[in-house]
Amino acid sequence: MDTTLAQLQSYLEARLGQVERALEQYLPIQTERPRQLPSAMRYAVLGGGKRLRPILCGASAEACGASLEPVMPTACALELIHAFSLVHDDLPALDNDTLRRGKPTVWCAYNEAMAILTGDALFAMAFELLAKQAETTPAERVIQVLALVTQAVGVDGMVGGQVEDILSEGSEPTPDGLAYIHLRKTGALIRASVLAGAILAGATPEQLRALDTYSTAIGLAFQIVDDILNETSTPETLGKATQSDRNRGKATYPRLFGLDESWRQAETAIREALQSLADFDERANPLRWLAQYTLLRQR
Ligand code: GRG
Repeated sequence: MDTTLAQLQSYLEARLGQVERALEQYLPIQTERPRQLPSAMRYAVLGGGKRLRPILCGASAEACGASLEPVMPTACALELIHAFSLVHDDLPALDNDTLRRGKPTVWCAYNEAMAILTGDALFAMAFELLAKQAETTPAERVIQVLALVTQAVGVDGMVGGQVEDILSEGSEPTPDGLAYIHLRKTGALIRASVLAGAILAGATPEQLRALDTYSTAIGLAFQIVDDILNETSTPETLGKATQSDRNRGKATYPRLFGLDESWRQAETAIREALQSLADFDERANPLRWLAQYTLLRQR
């Protein structure tokens, strides 16, 4: 096997194990009351998912001289926000999806009311974990991360991107409109994950600027590949519905540019991401592997 691929695989396996263990410990255990909610939260989060956002947060901390374990509360908070967005995104009022990470979506396994409340509880818990980071990290860094993450999920981040995505259904996509959606709906949280790890590790302003370029580029490439896989993969491989974007008339890269040109644009973004790491030493290698993984992933 190609060395980079082998290194990436063993890196991902090790980090995935660390993140799974932490999530397992942080999430509430089901007791008598409230009924269902802790078990629905665990169902939504555990047992699936690539954990890309926490792994990026840890890899970025590594590139700046720290490591994943000291930033774990923040890394897991980012995964909880991601899981929350998936639970709500799958609801009948949004994408109306029944399959996620190879199992029934939360609203199908429980019901709509419980899925809404599970998302709400995961979102609240994410902020509990972001605050917990202050137990081991200087408070001014934690507050910087808090501001970054709230911006990434709010009106000019994930929610804004999602709103544009929904409102664009059925209309002819434009390159500008599509970039707006992708950079916010998916890119903003990926960017925040990379920058959060760096801020907590005490990165310099130059390092943060470089990682801003890196994370914006991989966030865009990640969503372009997501669009491509939605078009070309199968539910068995992807663990969620395929062809759904096309069926809903969603604005996607393949629809606007075709598959070949979409791949080219994703590759260009990854080249830019790799170039932005030029001044980092070998401790940024995991970030370099993760950039390449964006293009290699099958799910
Ligand atoms: C306020 C956080 C917040 C959200 C509410 C529902 C919503 C607004 C936004 C939805 C955003 C969304 C679902 C974007 C799609 C992102 C995406 C590409 C998801 C797939 O991510 P992967 O491949 O999934 O990392 P796994 O399962 O591996 O974690």
